[in-house]
Amino acid sequence: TRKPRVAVVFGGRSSEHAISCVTAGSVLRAIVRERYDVVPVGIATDGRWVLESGDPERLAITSADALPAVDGSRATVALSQNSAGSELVVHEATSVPRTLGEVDVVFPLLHGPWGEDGTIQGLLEMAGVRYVGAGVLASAVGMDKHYMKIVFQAQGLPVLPYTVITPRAWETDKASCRESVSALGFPVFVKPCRGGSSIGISKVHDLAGLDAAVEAAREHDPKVLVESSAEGGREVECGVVQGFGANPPDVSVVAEIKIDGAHEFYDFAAKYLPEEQTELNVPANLPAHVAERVQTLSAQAFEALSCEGLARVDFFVLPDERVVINEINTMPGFTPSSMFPRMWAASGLEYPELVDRLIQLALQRGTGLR
Ligand code: G1L
Repeated sequence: TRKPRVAVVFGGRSSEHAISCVTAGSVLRAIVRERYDVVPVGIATDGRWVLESGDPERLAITSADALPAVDGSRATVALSQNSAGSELVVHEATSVPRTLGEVDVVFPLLHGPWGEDGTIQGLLEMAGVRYVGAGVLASAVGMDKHYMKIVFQAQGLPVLPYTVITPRAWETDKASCRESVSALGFPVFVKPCRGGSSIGISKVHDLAGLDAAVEAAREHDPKVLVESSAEGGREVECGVVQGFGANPPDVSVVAEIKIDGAHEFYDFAAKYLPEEQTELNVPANLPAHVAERVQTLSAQAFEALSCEGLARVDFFVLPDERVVINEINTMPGFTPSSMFPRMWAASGLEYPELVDRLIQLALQRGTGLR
């Protein structure tokens, strides 16, 4: 029998194109070629799917002004449906199309709209191809902070008080929007509902600051979430990986993000710029009962959204030791130095084993309703 063929899909029409490329480089380096046949598929910034170079080093970050990108001039590649699922077909300018063979698993490393919001997952469902990570619904809910709150609340999970400002409400009745926000009490965080990486988020200390913050968030998403600030809270995270067969999900050790003075919260710069690197404690220095509570809630959040594969769940531990869920991320940062892989390494699951487990989980699951 042939080796399972894994297509790593990365790049995309997103502001996180380069991060996706760097992540793909890490994943391509970690997949054991004796076990899997690997095909790197890049999505160029204009949306073209191309057969990328097999050299993961091309995708490494060398300097801040030379970010890696998919080479859109390479041969295009298409997922072509057949009775068995889908095959990858390469189209070169000068030759007849040639097949790379059946795809057994896609590893989708894409961020934001057209990537982690359930759209590529839907495409793969329709193509009958197995893929790593969350399905359509969990990806879409995980991308929308408004519906994420609704699902958590319905499951009885503790969340911070919030209100949603829809485009219509903001355009027709700012007064009642301001009223709902005031009812939360200040300070609050104002966030675009969809879109990750802390972009467009601001902290607002009084009503006078609200309009500018809402307008800033609306540049990224017309739907805005306003939520109470967990004043004095500690920001902690936990990794979840699906179990094999009927086994419950596994949870990692809990880690803490130490916010440095320059950042009011863990923002985009703090996450991605090495010189801004925030301090991370893995594992977090927490009383055992608090860490256990975080782990239990993480597994419950994973199941509340019917997640598959993996998720990172983020929390606040309040000064009175109450634990509230901030959000779930079905496509967490995924280089070896990102939180999720680091939490698993500290729990005894190293990066290559983690990558292998995710591929095996994808191979074991069906291609229809599950
Ligand atoms: F496929 C997985 F495993 F579900 C998966 C997919 C995407 C894990 C992590 C990610 N993360 C990313 O793609 C990104 C955060 C690097 C965005 Cl570009």
